Amino acid sequence: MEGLITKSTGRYYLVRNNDGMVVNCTLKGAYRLQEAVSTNPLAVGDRIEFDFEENEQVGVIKSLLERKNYMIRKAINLSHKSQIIAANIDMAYLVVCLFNPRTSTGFIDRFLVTAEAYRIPVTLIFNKRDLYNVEALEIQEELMQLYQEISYECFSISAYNPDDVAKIKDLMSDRINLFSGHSGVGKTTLLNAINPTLNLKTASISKTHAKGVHTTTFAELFEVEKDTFIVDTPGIRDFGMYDLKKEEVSHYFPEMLKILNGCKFHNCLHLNEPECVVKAAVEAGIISASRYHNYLSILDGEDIYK
Ligand SMILES: Nc1nc2c(ncn2[C@@H]2O[C@H](COP(=O)(O)OP(=O)(O)O)[C@@H](O)[C@H]2O)c(=O)[nH]1
Ligand SMILES: [Mg+2]
Ligand SMILES: [Zn+2]
Repeated sequence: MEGLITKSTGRYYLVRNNDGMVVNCTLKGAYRLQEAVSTNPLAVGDRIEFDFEENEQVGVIKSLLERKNYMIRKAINLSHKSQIIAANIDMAYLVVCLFNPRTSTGFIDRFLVTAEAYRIPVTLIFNKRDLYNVEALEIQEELMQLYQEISYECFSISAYNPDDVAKIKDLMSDRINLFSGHSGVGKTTLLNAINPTLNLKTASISKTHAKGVHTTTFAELFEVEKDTFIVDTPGIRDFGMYDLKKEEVSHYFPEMLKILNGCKFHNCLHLNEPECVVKAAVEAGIISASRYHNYLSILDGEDIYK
């Protein structure tokens, strides 16, 4: 039987089969040993095959189906090993605000780079529209245009507006969805409006970890409605920055990736190298100054969580 892992405690996995039945599953010992690079061989979002053995109550996981993507973070206590947080994320929603609290483009671009590196598509949700006057809405419109032009879908919403909430709910349908963004931007408000019965835990999992509670350090999938899930809720720190080589960073800026084959040097960093098409595109206003600025600060290795 095929199933989807919705929760993991390290030893047991809650697996939801295609009929919506939830089964407690274990892993075979041999399977566990195979995996050396991560502390957990399977994570929420993984699609697996399982069988019932011996008694009918508990399933045994036989195999992992191919992942389309996954997020990791470095395991804090076990050097060289990383923890898989979640797999097969169909869409990451980055919730942002113009103010109250303000989300900087630096923060947005770092998130986008990380998501590109994980091969997770991103939709930007500009929340708290109801707070903005005409000028603020104009600024927001410019930002949305900037990101739409480089292929990220953008929505301007208020979590208090039922039509807006319905629109986001529609987008999420039949997918595994992840919500991220600064504290205070309205993630919980939006998700509770989407499904008031969710009763989401709002503290990030790393906070739980810091308190020394061992059972809930793994992410969890919540079913918003049939076949529609959200990952609860890797804080932005858990959406850890990939270890990127400097030469790779521009590959995760789609507007740079499109043209960078034209640079004279294959490992061009687009700084001051001769015949750099990226730098030329910035100077011509084809690539946005803010995107290039944030590209430079990522190259510099500035703290991604500011
Ligand atoms: N005006 C306005 N306030 C909002 C909106 N969405 C959330 N808030 C408020 O912003 C604050 C933070 O929201 P919360 O959902 O806790 O943010 P989270 O930290 O991202 O989960 C709360 O006081 C919400 O009531 C919105 O669309 N408009
Ligand atoms: Mg919250
Ligand atoms: Zn270049």
